[in-house]
Amino acid sequence: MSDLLAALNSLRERLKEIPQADERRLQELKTELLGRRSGALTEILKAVPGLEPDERRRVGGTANALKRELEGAIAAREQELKRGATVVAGVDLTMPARPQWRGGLHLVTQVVDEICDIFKELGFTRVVGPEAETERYNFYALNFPKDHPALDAQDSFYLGGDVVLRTHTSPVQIRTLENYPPPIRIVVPGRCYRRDPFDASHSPVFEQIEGFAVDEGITFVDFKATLATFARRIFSPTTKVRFRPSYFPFTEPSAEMDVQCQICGGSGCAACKQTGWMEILGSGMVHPAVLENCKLDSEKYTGFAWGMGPERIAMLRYGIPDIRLFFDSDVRFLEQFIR
Ligand code: 2U9
Repeated sequence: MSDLLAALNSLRERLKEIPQADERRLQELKTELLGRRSGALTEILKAVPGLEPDERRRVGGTANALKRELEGAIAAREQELKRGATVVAGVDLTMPARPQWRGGLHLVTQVVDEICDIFKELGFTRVVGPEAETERYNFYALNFPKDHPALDAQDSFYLGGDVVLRTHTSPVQIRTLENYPPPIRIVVPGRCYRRDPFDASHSPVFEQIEGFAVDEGITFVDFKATLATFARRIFSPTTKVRFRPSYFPFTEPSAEMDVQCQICGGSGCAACKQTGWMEILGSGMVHPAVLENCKLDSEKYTGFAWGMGPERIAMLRYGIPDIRLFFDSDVRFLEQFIR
């Protein structure tokens, strides 16, 4: 009997192994201790009926108590493993990992790429050009009169002489017209600069996407259809658009394109100032004088052009209230848009 009690005592020691056991070890322990055939405790219980009544009670009682303890501990550990609360060498393997820092493209870069990709599908090639331009490429070739306010140092950043930080990407279209024969279909993203205040809706540094198509026989219908298709791709297939007459020196006629308000769907809200519409781009048919400035026959060639601000598109789309958020480099804002 004392052998059996000693054996039970040493089996009790094994209880300590259970909370540390992984799934495999736990099954091994179960078999080793409680296995029907040759589990250590099973063997002891098998010996109990052959003992004297007194001994039977003592050994049997102790063995059965230990059996319940072992079964309880194993069941608890099984539950724990099922929940996944695995502690190995003091390390809780179920603890969420520290987030791995992941970089990504700036939201405005993503929107620029998306817009250029849509125009690419419509047959437009992405083209870039210099950010410092001469007045000729930035203004005169585009039919700006000499006394236009944009030429004033109060409105544009002059680098010295007649060199100016481009105020739009239009000079790239002029350079393309000078160097390539029609048909031309290009989309031109890039940084632009204006002496604007830095407030919720303005920034002296901003991104633009312009584009144009020049060929024989391009009409107002090509113009409206291309831009309406673009709006439906960037917003949604059922988005309604409307064109309102406008004025730019480099287009005639000129129009601004509105889309149904992306916040209220057109019923009117604070974001669209109760109009149900949001302006997303300026556009028009390329002014004949601009074509002639680039030595193209404006009787033979026509074209349409447009310009838009990707920051504005991103703000409309995601309900971002302040353009300065794009320039603050606050990771808490930017990381929301990591894809
Ligand atoms: C050439 C001929 C025509 C480009 C155009 C606009 C209308 C326009 C603004 C929208 C908001 C600039 O980003 S913004 O501030 N742009 O409204 N841009 S047509 O027309 C051209 C360009 C080049 C040779």
